[in-house]
Amino acid sequence: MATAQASASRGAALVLVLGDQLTPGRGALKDAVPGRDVVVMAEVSSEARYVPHNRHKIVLLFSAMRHFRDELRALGFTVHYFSYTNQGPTTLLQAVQTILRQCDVTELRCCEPGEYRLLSELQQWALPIPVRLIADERFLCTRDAFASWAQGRKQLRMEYFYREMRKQYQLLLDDRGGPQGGRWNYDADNRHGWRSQETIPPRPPVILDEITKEVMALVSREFPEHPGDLEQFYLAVTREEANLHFRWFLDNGLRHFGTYQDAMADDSPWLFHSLVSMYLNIGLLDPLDVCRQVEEAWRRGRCELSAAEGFIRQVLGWREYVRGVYWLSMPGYAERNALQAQRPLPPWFWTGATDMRCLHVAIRQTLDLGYAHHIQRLMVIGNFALLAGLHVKSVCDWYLAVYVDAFEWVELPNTLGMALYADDGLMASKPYAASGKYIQRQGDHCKACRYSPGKTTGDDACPYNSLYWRFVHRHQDALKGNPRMSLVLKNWERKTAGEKHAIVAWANAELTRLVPETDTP
Ligand code: FAD
Ligand code: DLZ
Repeated sequence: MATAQASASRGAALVLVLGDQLTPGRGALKDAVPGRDVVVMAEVSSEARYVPHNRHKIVLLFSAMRHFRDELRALGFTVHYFSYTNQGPTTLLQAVQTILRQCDVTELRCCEPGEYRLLSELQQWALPIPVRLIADERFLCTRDAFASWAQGRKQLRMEYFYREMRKQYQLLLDDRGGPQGGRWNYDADNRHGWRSQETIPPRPPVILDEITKEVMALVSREFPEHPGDLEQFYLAVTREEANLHFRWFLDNGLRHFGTYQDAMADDSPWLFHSLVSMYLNIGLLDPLDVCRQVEEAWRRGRCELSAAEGFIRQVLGWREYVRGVYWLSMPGYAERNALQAQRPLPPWFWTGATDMRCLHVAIRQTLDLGYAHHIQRLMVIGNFALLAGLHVKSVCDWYLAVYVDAFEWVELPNTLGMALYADDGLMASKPYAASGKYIQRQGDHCKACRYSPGKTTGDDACPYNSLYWRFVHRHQDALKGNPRMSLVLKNWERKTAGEKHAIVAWANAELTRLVPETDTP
């Protein structure tokens, strides 16, 4: 084979493996030969501090990197590994330059970074040897394939992309190549609220080996100002352990996953969610493999079709789709702010100190654990930021900092596009704006809240309600052309001038109280 021959005949390479590229035999490691090619990995402050990453994320990355180093060494590779110290390199470029002075190689190979920021940095590195960037084949749709799919379409919609992907990967198809059960999408069956009907079994216990303990001590010492309560560390740091966590989901979570996918529980941060995004994103789990295992579980009768389809749609559909949108639209995408949202992020986004129970719970668990499930990210925190008109870049930077699974290729389209509608509808066909009634329907937070979701104005009125109408009022011209918003706009128009005035005036006063404009974004 040409590539194998090329690989065999080329000179020795230095292979740079980034912290979210921990898959053997993939990317830059695909053609790497132990004994000839040399690997470099580095814990550096430029990556650990470009936003105040949650400490859980830094522990996950550093511990998983150190375990992967050992995995590669066991395969026979020479791995130069820089642990995080104040004396060591502070950037990846410095780490590479240090090793280049010590070994004789003819090129630097690196799998393309997942973030535009780092890709453009790498492309500007001036080194004595050429830098070869290798496509990231851990994704199921290449950047070029997504661009071809998107070309010429007036509107991009995940649903059509997802159907193509189902066909391409032969997932949940019947004998005639159609969707199992006759429908491509069972989303409508997956919108139950949480009424504490089910017991949620405990997750697998966390394994703290010496490597992880050492990294936890390091991170506590070096990153005291970052969020994250490491007393509650719950993450897998090896492939084997990540598989154990996924097995828990197959055995315990999947059968309820569809039903409670959109539910919110006051006393459970996870419900029946899989908790695998962080492992998929750093290369400990493989997206096609998890989808196939979920399909297999359904074929064995261990879950409903709606649960299996719901999970596969997230991984094969949404995950690939957001990455496609990111690379299609960067770098301009990060600057978009279609609704001109400028209000500064309130300081309580860093403490959770708000009386709105749903927001308090979602932000507190986000800061403490680095995790919130999709509906908390979209319909509680994101919805508040959308309704309040919080400054788009500040909100995106916050999301990038606080979640263990946050990498810009997945965070940005979800936050800027889906939650904040700042891309003018590229990601979402309408703004995900909702009142307190939605939050009440989906969960049990409101029972423990001082505000009432049934009221729009008055001291005990849920702030989401008046802010929702204020949002509709402020953006009615922009939303008029959107058929999916016509009912909402009609409902607003039906109100008398006096009612409208009272609601908007109340919302403005609430906003001034909740998000004072004096802080800088
Ligand atoms: P489950 O609910 O069990 O879903 C299974 C898997 O599907 C996830 O692990 C994930 O890989 C994938 N998935 C589901 N929804 C999405 C989506 N919208 N986009 C991409 N993949 C998806 N996901 C990240 O991985 N990193 C982020 O930084 C991130 N930021 C987000 C920001 C906002 C505002 C929103 C609304 C969503 C964001 N998501 C992000 C998507 C989603 O919320 C998380 O993937 C999910 O909550 C992770 O938890 P889980 O593994 O338990 O997911
Ligand atoms: C997220 C992260 C962190 C916290 N630290 C490192 C690091 O020290 N070294 C490294 O190689 N990678 C790290 N990463 C992951 C990178 O930020 C990631 O590779 C880029 O954001 C591209 O997706």
